[in-house]
Amino acid sequence: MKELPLINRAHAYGKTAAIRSDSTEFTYEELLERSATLAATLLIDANDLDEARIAFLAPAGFDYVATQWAIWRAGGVVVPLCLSAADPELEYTLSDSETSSVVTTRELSTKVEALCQRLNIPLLIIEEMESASKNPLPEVDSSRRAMILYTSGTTSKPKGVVTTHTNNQAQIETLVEAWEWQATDCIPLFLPLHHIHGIINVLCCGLWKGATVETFPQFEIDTILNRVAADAYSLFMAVPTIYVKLISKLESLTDEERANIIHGFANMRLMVSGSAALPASVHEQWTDLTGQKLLERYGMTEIGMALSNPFHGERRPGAVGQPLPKVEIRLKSEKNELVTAEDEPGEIQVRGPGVFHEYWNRPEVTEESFDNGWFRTGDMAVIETGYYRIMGRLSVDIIKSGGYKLSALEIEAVLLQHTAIRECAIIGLPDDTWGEKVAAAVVLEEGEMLDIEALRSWCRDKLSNYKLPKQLLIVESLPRNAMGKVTKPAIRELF
Ligand code: MCA
Ligand code: AMP
Repeated sequence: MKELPLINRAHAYGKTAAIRSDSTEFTYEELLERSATLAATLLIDANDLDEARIAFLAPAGFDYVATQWAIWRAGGVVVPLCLSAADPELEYTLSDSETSSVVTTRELSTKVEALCQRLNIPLLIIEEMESASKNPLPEVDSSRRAMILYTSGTTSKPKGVVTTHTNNQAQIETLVEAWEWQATDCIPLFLPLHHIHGIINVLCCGLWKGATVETFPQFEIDTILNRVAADAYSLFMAVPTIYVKLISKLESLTDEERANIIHGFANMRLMVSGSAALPASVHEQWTDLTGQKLLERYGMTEIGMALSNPFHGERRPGAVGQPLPKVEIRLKSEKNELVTAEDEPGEIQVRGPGVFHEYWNRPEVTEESFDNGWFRTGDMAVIETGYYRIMGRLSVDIIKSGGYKLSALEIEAVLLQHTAIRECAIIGLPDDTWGEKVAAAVVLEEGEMLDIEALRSWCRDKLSNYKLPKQLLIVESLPRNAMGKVTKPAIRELF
């Protein structure tokens, strides 16, 4: 039977360690075996899940990967859930994706139990999934839908980005080729597993090539640095905030402690930064500290990775390099003309097999986001002596904080439910650690009072931690232009 390439390749890696968590190793063989059992349990008596959406909430590790593979092998579409999501966010994801069942671990089941009951969605507990069925698994063609990831944009609610297996495979193959992934690679995985940085760039690329992925429930800096000091890794991929945190941690250590760890970083064959702009100063500080030249790349949920500094050759601070293999890039000016000259800014547009299939259930939005087959990223860039440099986003309502893409409109919609708030505007304020941090300017109702702590605790059961406002400014009125539209650059000046 023809299997999906990611699964099929795993047979050849047999007893190699695929996943290492808390010093327990799980081989490719174990992944194949467990995912087959989980797939059979998901199928029950059906022959094929036929692209049913199966959401799952699992910490990074063997259970996560076995579940992901099981859904794929049974013909379903994976909808990975955010571990730190608040209830309304989970409800939105499950409803919008029209999820037919949720899979989770016993430990995390309390987080989704009541919600699943309310929405009438069956909840399956991984530890209890033991099918005796020996029914053959379906043959799943790569052209079928594989994954839905929720991403914020210029709409208030996140949109489901649907990729097919072919899209995912193209994104993986592009990176495996460009960054010369090896079967001998070992990489730590501490990024959240509901976004492609963690899922595709780290997890799937590693498993595609037969490498070992060492998982952490989150960015546990001390544990990870101990493993770096033990020379455990050949590769490292992180968002700029993590490099900022690593620099400040390394600087706080004694010379001897630092030297031990730096040795582990210096020995890696590649360290990558992406998901947000890496300030040139951070790039340079990292090189000064470790001797490593970070490779900065640019990507997006809808397209996978698009631009990258070279594996061999100059890695230029402040730039994102050139198009990756299989990725076509063009710049379009404000006048909608193709930019061909250097030093002229334009919107990045992308074409290629890695570009997503559709926004789930939003045909008009999907249509609008393409310009004659080219995906419009909404990011501005310029080519300078052969390398692309990202200049920023077309929309002020998109904030990148700690590598997460946030919609100002989504946060505003939540804040407006607060009885003390009459009007509000959310902006991203520049921040050395987080890239941008979420800040709220609010107009209060007559006689009301509010401080940042009260606001944050009120928001906590409505928004994930990383979306909570970090700064609050109370204003008499929001600055508006002649058309009555709130002017966010003017609000930024107020902070
Ligand atoms: C947390 N804190 C923040 C933020 N997040 N403060 C300001 N801005 C934020 N965004 C505060 C908390 O309130 C808390 O403060 C303290 O920091 C620690 O919070 P915690 O959540 O524990 O932070 P952390 O574990 O250190 O997390 C930082 C992190 C995480 C590791 C950088 O944000 C992360 O994993 N980011 C990666 C996201 C990612 O993978 N994005 C890729 C999307 P207090 O202690 O006072 O309460 S994919 C993508 O972008 C495209 C496709 C691409 O190109 O890759
Ligand atoms: P996401 O919603 O997580 O897909 O975020 C994609 C966005 O992250 C892009 O549209 C860019 O705005 C931003 N991004 C990713 N990589 C970089 C980078 N190297 N430099 C600047 N911005 C980046």
